[in-house]
Amino acid sequence: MKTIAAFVLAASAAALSTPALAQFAKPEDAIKYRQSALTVMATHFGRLGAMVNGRVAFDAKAAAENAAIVETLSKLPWAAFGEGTDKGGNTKALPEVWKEQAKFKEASEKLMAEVVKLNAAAKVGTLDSLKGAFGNVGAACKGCHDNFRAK
Ligand code: ASC
Repeated sequence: MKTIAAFVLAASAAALSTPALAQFAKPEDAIKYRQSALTVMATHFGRLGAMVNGRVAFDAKAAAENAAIVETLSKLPWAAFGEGTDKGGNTKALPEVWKEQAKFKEASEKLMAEVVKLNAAAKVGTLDSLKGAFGNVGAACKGCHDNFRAK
């Protein structure tokens, strides 16, 4: 029993310390993964945008559902920007992602922090509460794209 517990502990420690790329068989897989997460996130963020911009009627329940999905997805792309994933697929990521890693990390953390606020704002259940938080998330998307993504 003790041996099994020790083995499980050692295995989970190894998994946690494994570099991000090791979770992907090849760079293309990491690139596809991060693009997929960002695409699905943008889809759900866009549904909030449609309400904010008045293209569709505000629906508090749908807003809360979409914001919760955006929050979950906002955590995913970053582990897929590991060393060696600057090439190998159809990526728009600029070399700055790897040259300025601290700045890139800061930009990803800014997004995640704004998305937490978006999710809280969506739970309030009014269009007004959603609007400000939506704008701040959009600015965080743009800030990162301006510095780290090719046009
Ligand atoms: C979106 C989306 C982005 C951001 C960005 C904000 O809805 O898909 O990438 O907002 O355009 O400037």
